[in-house]
Amino acid sequence: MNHFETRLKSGDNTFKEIFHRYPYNPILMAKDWPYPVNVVLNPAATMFNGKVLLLARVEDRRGFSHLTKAISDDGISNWIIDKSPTLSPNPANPEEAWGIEDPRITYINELKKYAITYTAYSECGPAVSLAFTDDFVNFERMGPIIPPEDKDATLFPRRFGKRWVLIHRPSAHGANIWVSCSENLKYWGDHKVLINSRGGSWWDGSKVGISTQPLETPKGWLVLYHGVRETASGSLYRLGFALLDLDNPLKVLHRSDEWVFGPQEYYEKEGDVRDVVFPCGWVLNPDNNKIKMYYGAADTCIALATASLDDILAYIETCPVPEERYLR
Ligand code: BMA
Repeated sequence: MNHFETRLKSGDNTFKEIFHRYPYNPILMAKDWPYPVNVVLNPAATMFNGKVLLLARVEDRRGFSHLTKAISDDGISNWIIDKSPTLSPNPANPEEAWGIEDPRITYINELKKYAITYTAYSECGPAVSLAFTDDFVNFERMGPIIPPEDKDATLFPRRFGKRWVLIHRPSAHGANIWVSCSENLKYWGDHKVLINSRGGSWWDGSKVGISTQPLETPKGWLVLYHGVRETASGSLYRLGFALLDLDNPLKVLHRSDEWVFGPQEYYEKEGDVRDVVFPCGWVLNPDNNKIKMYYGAADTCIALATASLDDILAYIETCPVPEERYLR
């Protein structure tokens, strides 16, 4: 019996919340920024020199985005924010003409570098671009690795056999999460659907896209993704989990039927875009197995929610095994 069926049977009408919002959310807003901006949102997150580093999407008053880092000892307060953009759209890269958005960071031990996958936006549509850094000051820009329309990309931190694996979200024919493989991080192939948008009245019926970088756990790769349902009042962005096989991340072991986090508080419901929670990064404290998830709220500010990895794994293991039709 899966989690949903167990709850139905027991008559338990509460969803046991897995994520707990930081009570003083939002943690970062436009007014905290050292230079004039419209909104700050959708940050990537990683540990860097023992501190939490966020690489936030920052939208200026033209509507164009760049990326700026904020560093904190505890991942909650006293953020030290760069005084000017950390990574700006490059005029030499025409695919970035309308800005760069929604980064995800993966530390690649083999390269001793952080890989940043982000959306490069231009009149040609959103594309997936890649940059490397080891200090978050200097960046090696690899340009677009997947052409439009594609976004919401993140890398696994190591190879499987000879191959790197990229999760991304092309937009055509239902917006599904795909995986692609590469031996050199440049040329990608063997594409296949990993997580489909379920259509109809499902909470993730219209679109899905990866949220945070995959997290290696003893039970499998933990994946947090966003699902969109179109409603009469607009798009509703919520989050669900999937667990992927440790040795073959192209295989989905479990997927949550229910969403696990959605817009609820005023800062998630009201803003430039209503009813959006949009995480792009999380960090795990291995001493207590607690996760800090950072998310853009209503496309306006940055908020924090925490969860116990043990609770997440206990939950996801009760979730159904998805249909095989999308798996090879
Ligand atoms: C998605 C992306 C995100 C944004 C979300 C809600 O398509 O553009 O950056 O947070 O829409 O507007």
